[in-house]
This record gives sequence, structure tokens and C-alpha cells, in this order.
Amino acid sequence: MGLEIGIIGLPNVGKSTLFNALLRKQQAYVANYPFATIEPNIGIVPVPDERLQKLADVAHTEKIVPATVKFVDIAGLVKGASQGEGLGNKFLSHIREVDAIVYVLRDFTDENVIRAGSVSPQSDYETLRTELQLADLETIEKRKAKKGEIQEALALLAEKPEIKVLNVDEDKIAPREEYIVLSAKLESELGDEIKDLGISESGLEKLIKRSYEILGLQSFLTAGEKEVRAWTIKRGIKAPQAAGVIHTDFEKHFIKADVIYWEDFVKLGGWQKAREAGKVRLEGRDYVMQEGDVVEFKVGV
Ligand SMILES: Nc1nc2c(ncn2[C@@H]2O[C@H](COP(=O)(O)OP(=O)(O)O)[C@@H](O)[C@H]2O)c(=O)[nH]1
Ligand SMILES: [Mg+2]
Repeated sequence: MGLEIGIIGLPNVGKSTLFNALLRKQQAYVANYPFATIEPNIGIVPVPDERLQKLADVAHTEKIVPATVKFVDIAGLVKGASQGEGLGNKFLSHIREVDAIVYVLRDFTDENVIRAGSVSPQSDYETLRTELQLADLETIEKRKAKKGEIQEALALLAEKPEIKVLNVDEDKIAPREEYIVLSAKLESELGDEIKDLGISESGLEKLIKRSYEILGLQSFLTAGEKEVRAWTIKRGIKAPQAAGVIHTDFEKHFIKADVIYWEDFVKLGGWQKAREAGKVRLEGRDYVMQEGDVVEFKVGV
């Protein structure tokens, strides 16, 4: 299950700068020009996970496969986009399928960067919400017009889980209720070195953590000689469904799962030693997966 996140905002609020910081590469075209991003920019990034290297060390493998998040950076939305203002709202279709939407709200002061409709974080947020709701109304009308045809599930943009990002000046980064506070500019310039400034988490880490929270996700791990890997699952699912994320057949043919918490796995030195120490639990069909479980599924054929 690859997580997908759409990035929206008014023009010139730092969407592409943030997107680039997330990708650590200059993929999107960043410019002091309101409509620099016309084609959607899509990037897939690994989920930072410090557990993986530690697991790989004791599992004696070099191959690490992290979970991934797909980010979609779209062109700036303006007030009246649903009426065709700016670039219109057609490109919103690029984020119809995402799991969550990041609203980038400008709170930095830079006279060199034109404010293209952006007023204040709160009013910008409301402008964006209104445009999404209007786009949703169009979607509903279109579906109605096609009555008789199979009704697809309606992916309404305004109903998607949301994350509000406040893009602030470099010297104003401080936690705030309701927002993820970051400096897109600083993130794009420094990447992970942002932590040298005493900022505990990168924008990517903050965004991913919040996404997992609001979407009710967690991860489990597999660690063998072939590879160490992180998998994303819904919180509360049971062992057979988790096995099904690895391979659809695994759910049907699930027999049991060997489970150990990742820290114990590392401390004890891998599967063999953990088994010898009697620390590997044998779990059945009703086992509810826990964050940080290292698992080996036994499946029949
Ligand atoms: N001062 C400052 N400028 C920024 C920041 N984020 C973006 N910018 C600048 O704002 C302009 C537009 O940024 P961009 O990411 O292309 O905005 P987008 O239209 O929302 O994608 C560029 O010149 C960026 O360098 C920031 O956090 N601080
Ligand atoms: Mg852009």
C-alpha cells in the first residue's frame, strides 16, 4: 500500500519548493512566477526509518526496502479557479486519487516573491477549501448527468483527510497547534542537515508522521537474509490481512506468524538467537498487528 499525498495551495506559496525538498532533487521547476508548475509533478520518496539499518545489520543483509510515499505537486489554485480563473481547476483531477491533501499556506515575508492571491494563512485556506468544494460540485453534477451508467465511488476532494502546512520565515519555525510549521526554503537548501539547526524533524518526517496519524496507518517489518523491508498497513488489522499486503495469496493461505518487537530483534541479534532465547511469539489468525512488529509469516500452498 503506497501512500499518496497531494500538495495544493495558491500560487507562489512554496509548494514546488517543498516538493523539491521532499524529493531532495530539483524535479519541479521552481521560479518566482505564479504558474511555474503546469504539468503535475509526481515524486516517490522513501519513508525515513532508522530501524531498517539496525535490522539489516543483525539480519545480515545489505538490501533495505523502505516504505514509500508518492507526492503530487500541482499548479497553484486561485480564487475563482472553478470559473476558469488562473489555470482553472482541471488539474485537480491529478489529486483525485490521493489519500490525503496537504494545504500549503504562505506565512513567509519576502517582498521579492509576488503574492499571487495569497492574503493570510486562514483566508488562503478558506479560498482553497471553497475551490475544492466547487470542483466537487462539478464532479457530482457530471455523475448525475451520466445516470444509468455504473456509479463509481465519488472521490470528493474536500472530504479527503487534510494536513495544513504553514510555510514560515526561517526564524519563525516553532510548533503550532493545527499546523505543520516549516520553512520550505530552508528545507530545500539544507535537507536533512536541518537537524544541525536544532530542528528535530525534517518536513518530510513531520508530514509522514502526521499522514500516518490521520490515516490510521502503522508499519510492520520483515527481516531476512534477502532483504529488510517496511510495510504500511491500517492500524488494527490482523496478521492474515497484513500477510496479504506482502502477497494477496498469503492472506488466504495464512497459517501462523512469528512475531517479535523490532528492538528485541535487534538486541537479541536476529531470528536464530531470538528463537533460542524464547522471545519469538507464535501468533495466529486473530493477532492484531502492532507498530514495530518484525514478522515472519508461515503460509501453506
Ligand atoms: N523567502 C521564502 N521564499 C520562498 C519560500 N518558499 C518558496 N519561496 C520562494 O517563492 C517562490 C515561489 O515558490 P514555488 O515553490 O515555486 O511556489 P509554488 O507556486 O507554490 O509552487 C520561489 O521564488 C521560492 O524561492 C520560503 O519559505 N521563504
Ligand atoms: Mg509550483
